Amino acid sequence: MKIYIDGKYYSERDAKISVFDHGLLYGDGVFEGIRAYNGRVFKLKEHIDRLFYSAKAILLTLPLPHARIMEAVVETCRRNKLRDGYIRLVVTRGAGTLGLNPNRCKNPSVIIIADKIQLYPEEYYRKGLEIITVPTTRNLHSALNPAIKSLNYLNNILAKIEAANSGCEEAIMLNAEGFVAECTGDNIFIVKGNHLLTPPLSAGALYGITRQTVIDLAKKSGLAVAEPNLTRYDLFNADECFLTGTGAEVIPVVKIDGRIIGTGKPGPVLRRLVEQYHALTNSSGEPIYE
Ligand code: PXG
Repeated sequence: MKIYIDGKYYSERDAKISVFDHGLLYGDGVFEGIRAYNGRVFKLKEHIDRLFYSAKAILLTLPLPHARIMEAVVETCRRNKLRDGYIRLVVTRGAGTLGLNPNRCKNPSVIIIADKIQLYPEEYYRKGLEIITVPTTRNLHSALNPAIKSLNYLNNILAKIEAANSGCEEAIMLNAEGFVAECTGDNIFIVKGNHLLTPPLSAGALYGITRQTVIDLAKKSGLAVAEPNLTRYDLFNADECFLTGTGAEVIPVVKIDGRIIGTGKPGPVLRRLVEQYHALTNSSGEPIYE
């Protein structure tokens, strides 16, 4: 495997960064998780846009312009002969001194890893997930804004541990007001009648790229899409529920906090959206080899 670090490619063994990097010392940095399908990088521009927005929010100036980062992602895929896989793009504050001060970090580091990922076992895509609500809430906008895809994921990791401790693969995170925000690495949707509903970004959801793709597909196929505040009650009484994310793709949920959702089986709206999603992932994106 060839890993990109600051313009050079290293073998897995030699791909190293400083122990003084503030990405490691403080979680000071931002990242993206991107997928490649069928020799193309899916929604690359959208991911790099979001990377720049995250960086801007934490006053981190990226060392390369938008177009050069896109090129580096594609080139890393090419050098790894990747056609289908997962790309982790990380930008750290860079090596500094002990102490929080980010101004001591002179050069941010850009790291690109092109590999594989499977977030959930295959059977859950057929049967659906059972998930639970966990005590750890999503970060406040006034603390660490949940729209920032920062290297500090402890909030979500704690929620993930709480789910695992209860024998579940995934956790629903509420916001401080008790409204549904999202899961630990996925956005959440419900179907109610002819409506597709997902929490608004203001409820603490990440501006998910898969979320937006699914909203666009749903609108095209005539579903009414809305983004109201949702409570657990709304989830329990939904006809269908599913999660979306680059890693997870589109995955059904059939049980929440012990309540069976709809028929307890992946529903027709989900099945159609999964089909449309994969038609799109296989036919669009930034070409790696042309
Ligand atoms: N919410 C959170 C908190 C996320 O981290 C999503 C929603 C979905 O967003 P996208 O843009 O991917 O549709 C994410 C994305 C991993 C992994 O390594 C996590 C994500 C994506 C890819 C891999 O667990 N999270």
